[in-house]
Amino acid sequence: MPGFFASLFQWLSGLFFSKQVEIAVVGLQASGKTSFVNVITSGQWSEDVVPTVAFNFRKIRKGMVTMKIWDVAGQPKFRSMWERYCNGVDAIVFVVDAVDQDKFNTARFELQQLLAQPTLSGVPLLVLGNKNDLPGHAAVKDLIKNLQLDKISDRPVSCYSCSMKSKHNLDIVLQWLSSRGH
Ligand SMILES: Nc1nc2c(ncn2[C@@H]2O[C@H](COP(=O)(O)OP(=O)(O)OP(=O)(O)O)[C@@H](O)[C@H]2O)c(=O)[nH]1
Ligand SMILES: [Mg+2]
Repeated sequence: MPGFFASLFQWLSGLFFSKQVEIAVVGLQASGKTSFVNVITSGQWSEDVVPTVAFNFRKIRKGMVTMKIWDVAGQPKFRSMWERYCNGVDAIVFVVDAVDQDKFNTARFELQQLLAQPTLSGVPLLVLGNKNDLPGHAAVKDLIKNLQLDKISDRPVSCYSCSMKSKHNLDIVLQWLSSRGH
């Protein structure tokens, strides 16, 4: 019975009290990380986005959920910084350009390097196959295979195909992120 009341209380607190979720958004350059952050924070899509230098930090409130977002640069010289921003977050969001299949090997390598960091052990991972508004984009099953997501066993992993431009699947992505809040 105490378990029942504890879960009832948890459920009610979820309804009435706000949650916080902190995420780090990483991935190769031009995969669409800043576009993702722009779209979920302001709802606005813009082609006019410049490559990130180092990182951007954003804090927003979506209903009862406060989100802190680290948008980290993806160019090679910035990738050694990813671990620092992922340390202590509730979820790592790894964005992939699903059209640029020549870069899948590099994306897999960088993802595996990152997840091998002991400090990030167990942190949930959300992989976004972005740009599905464009022809020739990889489907979720191809992303899982190419990035070897099925071999990750030390943390929860989800993968969605989405588009920042058409906002396809962003509702599910936001739901997933909110569910990681506390
Ligand atoms: N067609 C299409 N283009 C997109 C989409 N998302 C992003 N882009 C384009 O991809 C390019 C790179 O987007 P950014 O958001 O700057 O990529 P980034 O991952 O933040 O890049 P860095 O900051 O350099 O690491 C821009 O020209 C965007 O307009 C999408 O869903 N569809
Ligand atoms: Mg950027």
